Amino acid sequence: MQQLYTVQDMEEAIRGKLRLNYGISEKDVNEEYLFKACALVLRDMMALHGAETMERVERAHERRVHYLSLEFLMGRSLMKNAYNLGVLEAMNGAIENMGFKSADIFEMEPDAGLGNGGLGRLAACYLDSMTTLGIPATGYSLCYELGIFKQRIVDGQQVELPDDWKAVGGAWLIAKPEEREEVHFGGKLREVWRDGHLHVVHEDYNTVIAIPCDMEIAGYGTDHVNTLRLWEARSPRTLDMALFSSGQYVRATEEQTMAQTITKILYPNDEHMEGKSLRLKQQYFFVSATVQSLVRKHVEVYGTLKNFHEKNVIQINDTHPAMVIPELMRILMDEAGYSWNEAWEITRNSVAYTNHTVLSEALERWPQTLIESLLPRIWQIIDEIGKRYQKSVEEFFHHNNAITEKMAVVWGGEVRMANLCIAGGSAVNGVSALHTEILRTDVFREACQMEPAKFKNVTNGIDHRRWLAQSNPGLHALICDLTGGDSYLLQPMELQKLDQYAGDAQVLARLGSIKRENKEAFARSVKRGSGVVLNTDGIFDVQVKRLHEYKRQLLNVMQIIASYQQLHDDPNRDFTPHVYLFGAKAAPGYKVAKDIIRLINALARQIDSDPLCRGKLQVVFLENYCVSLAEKLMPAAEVSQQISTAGKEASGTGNMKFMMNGALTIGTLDGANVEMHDVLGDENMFLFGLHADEVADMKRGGYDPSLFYQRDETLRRVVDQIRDGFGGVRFEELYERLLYNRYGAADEYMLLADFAAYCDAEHRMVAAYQDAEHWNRMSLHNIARSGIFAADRSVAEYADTIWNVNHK
Ligand code: 26Q
Repeated sequence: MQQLYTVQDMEEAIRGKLRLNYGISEKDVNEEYLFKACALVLRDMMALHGAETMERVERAHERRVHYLSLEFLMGRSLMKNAYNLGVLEAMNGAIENMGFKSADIFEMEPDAGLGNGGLGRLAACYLDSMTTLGIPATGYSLCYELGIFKQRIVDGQQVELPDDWKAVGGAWLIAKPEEREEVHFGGKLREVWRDGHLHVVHEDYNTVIAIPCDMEIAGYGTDHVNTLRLWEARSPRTLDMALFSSGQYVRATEEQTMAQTITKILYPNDEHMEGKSLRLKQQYFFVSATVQSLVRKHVEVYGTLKNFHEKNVIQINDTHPAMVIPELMRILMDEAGYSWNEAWEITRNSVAYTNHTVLSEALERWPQTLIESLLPRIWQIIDEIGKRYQKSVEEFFHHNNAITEKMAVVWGGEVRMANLCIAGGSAVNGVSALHTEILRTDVFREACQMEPAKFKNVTNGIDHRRWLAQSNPGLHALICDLTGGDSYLLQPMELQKLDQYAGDAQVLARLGSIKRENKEAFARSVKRGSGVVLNTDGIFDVQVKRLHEYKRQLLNVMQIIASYQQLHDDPNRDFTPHVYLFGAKAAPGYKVAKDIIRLINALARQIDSDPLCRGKLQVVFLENYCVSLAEKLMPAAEVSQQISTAGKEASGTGNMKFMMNGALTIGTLDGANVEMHDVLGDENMFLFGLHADEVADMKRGGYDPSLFYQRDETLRRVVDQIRDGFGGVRFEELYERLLYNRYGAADEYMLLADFAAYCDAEHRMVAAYQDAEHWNRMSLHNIARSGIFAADRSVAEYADTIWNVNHK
């Protein structure tokens, strides 16, 4: 593919947008308008390619992938799209010609933060890879007015601010009101006999209109363009007026307000299911609009739904879109007239489900009564699915009551979405080898015994073009020099070639200086943003991810406190300068997580004000961790903290971003860390701690954290210090959770059991850091072997083993 765009062409196109779309004359151009004008130019290019792609796919009658996710954490798009379209240089030149700095224009763009963390970012990386691999795919989600909240730290505590991303970020969206769909809530069911069949008629429902706002997605080195379709909820104005004039004022306004709130805000909790009715409305609104839209398009091309499953596959990102199953059944039966068995065959063969968590509090369970009143027809269908599935389970397991209960779709007045997805889909996959093993042998053990072929693994991956080539241009340049070009961009396994340079002192030194420059660039950016001055002579030791107890940010804090105490015990001992960087958002209602943020900030302040620590020890909490901050941070990181309790982190994807940028991992054998270890060996990462099976065994045997507390004096001092806090702020609740916890298991995530091993890993890491050449060699191996964690590989596996579609 060749884009013949010169700087002049680009400048002309941008000026055209400024004049025609915004009525802006030369002297009134500012950065915001310039950003939007650039976005519009690229949007046009993509829309053109998108239409061509569509025609091609329709002519070839290819099977299409529909990736359904309540989250797409897209981040910024201007640089990404210009890069993928091959016009980045032309655009940079045009911007400079117009008297602006392109870096400033990129900084204008707000992150499209339509996701919480890993699951949402994964969807975004996969869209890039699906497009680059030429797979006909559409992403579907909601067009939240407010994305993930902006985090401020005030007096050491998290404060949430609304994220109004659309005012500027909306420049990428093309609203298509002609393609709107109607979604129905509430109402009553009536059964009627027609043509010798029993039909279900849904009446007296509330209507919400779904308007698609499309964001085009350009692939790298291809003309293929896919679409991310974001649904916006609107009230049906004209229908409202009818209700209004018939005297049903209250109902009319009810519809109005309900409609508008559905896509108002992204739920900010991850790894924790909140059973709010608005969330259920979001999920059904999303699913119903999407299924109707893709059924409509299928019928336009084929004139029938008989072959729907042959031409479409619906991948659901966790159980959040699980209602696609009953919704597709409903449309096939109630609208297209298929029998249950015919509809079931089509539905089952169209849907595949990815599981992202084994935490029981994150598994979705919805009250039957809520579904029944909000979605009466969907409830009927779910109930029927449950009954039929239960029959097959009882037959297979000879009426084992415990198994019947565990595998039930409906039980004790609740609908279990994971079991619904297992029953109603053709594939279930975990997101790392270990995670899939836990699904097969524990969480979904019996379902897997019944249908073993259904259960698959696809280890997660990341968009290496965004997370390496674009965010770390210095490293990209080195890779190009050493591998003889940029072919790794489409063949990520070519990174392996770097391994040959493990003995090349010059290459290792260059790698070291790239990291040094990236640290300095990051430090400048932090200084600009917050005034904080980072000590670039220290090890950049980073833990960035959502704040959750299982991810064990608190364990990291405990090690830092131990180190701080040692420094006080012996101020003259050798001390390698160390900068601990944290970034994490806590779900607004998650008190413990917010306390941990407060603790990190209190510790950071204490250390900052302690002259003994100057130039030696620094702790910094980076406000508002988000995609665009991660892009600046990853290239500067030297140590990657991946220290979750083994068995709890499904995969992790931050771990892969760090590895690809040459940071060394301190981690447990959890999630994809296991597969990192497979390629790196003990000698290129710092493993520690209990293994997943040991965690399970220890829990069964009655884990008692106080034994560790009594035995280990260093640990005892640390835990006591948490209780006493810093600067007058005490953390008794955290202390109690570690030792006694009145509410559940004490130290549920086994920080005390892993503490000593963790400290030892940190010491091994610091010792290794003393030998710069050795360190850089390990770093080189990490980069060289990270190709397997490219999303292109993951997506190709989905295409081959689950979707059955062709790809490059
Ligand atoms: C569910 C119901 C109601 C409200 C919210 C939710 C909800 C929202 C988001 C539940 C879970 C999530 C997010 C989960 C998530 O991000 N999981 C991560 O997925 C990554 C991609 O596979 C993995 O790498 C991480 O290990 C996993 O934690």
